[in-house]
Amino acid sequence: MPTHPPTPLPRRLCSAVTTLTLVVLLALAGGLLTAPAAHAAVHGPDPTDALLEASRGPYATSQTDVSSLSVSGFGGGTIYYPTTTSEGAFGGVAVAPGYTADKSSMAWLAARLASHGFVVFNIDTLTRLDQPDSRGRQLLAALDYLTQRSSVRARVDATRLGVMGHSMGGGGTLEAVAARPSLRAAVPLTPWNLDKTWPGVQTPTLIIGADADTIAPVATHSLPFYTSLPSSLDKAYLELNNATHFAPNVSNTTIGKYSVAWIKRFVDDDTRYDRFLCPGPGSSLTVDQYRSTCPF
Ligand code: 9J3
Ligand code: ZN
Repeated sequence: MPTHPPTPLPRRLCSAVTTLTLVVLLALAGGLLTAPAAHAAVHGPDPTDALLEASRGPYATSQTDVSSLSVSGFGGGTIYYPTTTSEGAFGGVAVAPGYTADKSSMAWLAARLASHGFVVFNIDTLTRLDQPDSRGRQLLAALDYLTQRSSVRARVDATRLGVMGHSMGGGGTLEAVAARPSLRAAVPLTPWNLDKTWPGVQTPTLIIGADADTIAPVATHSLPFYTSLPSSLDKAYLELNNATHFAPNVSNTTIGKYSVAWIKRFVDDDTRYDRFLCPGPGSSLTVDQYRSTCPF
């Protein structure tokens, strides 16, 4: 057996340095590949269809009522929030009801969204007859109250806020993001607004319409709203199949699944939810059609 002389010291050093360099480069590359995006706030387990289709997400929640007498600019409401304080702050979302309705009409969705890791303020409006522009201002006043004065303000990340609403509250959702581009996500639900064009919106927006809506028909509301949003914007349009204007007022698996996914994707910047939104659902018994500007 031939024997090899010991490797000279300089070569062993050189080899050690090369190995070290390789390890450092691999670690850096690994970090780049596996670390969450710099601006993401990831909460909760990796999402599945089952998780998003269930009536509750992974977080236990509590709730607290805010009296209309204790606030100004909106009509009070109920805040739903994850009970845990061990994950830092969560994103915040304000939710507005439609014409003549109150917060009870959106309570199912507010509670469901909170259980996925958001502080959700389900509001009443100043009067039940308030128009969309007023509802938009009220959503913003509610977010300001939530982040600055509410009893749960320390639980809310004031840099991660979104808005949702039904009908005139959905029209108000468009008004809110048009007025405050720092909002990170919007989900108007069977939205109603006399203003059909929203070219100034910079907030990622998922519009959910209903094919059998005769109060805010998609042809004169949701579709022109969606089309008029900038083509450069992260936006989507989901039309519910066999659904009326009031579909958002009772527990609805499709609305729950895709509105939670949108809020997760854009309020938290959680790209684990991309796979539900891009390419998004095909037509089915519950989805008439889905359009989007993905990839986001
Ligand atoms: O909030 C809504 O349900 C708006 C639909 C509506 O009744 O508009 C008529 C003025
Ligand atoms: Zn249909």
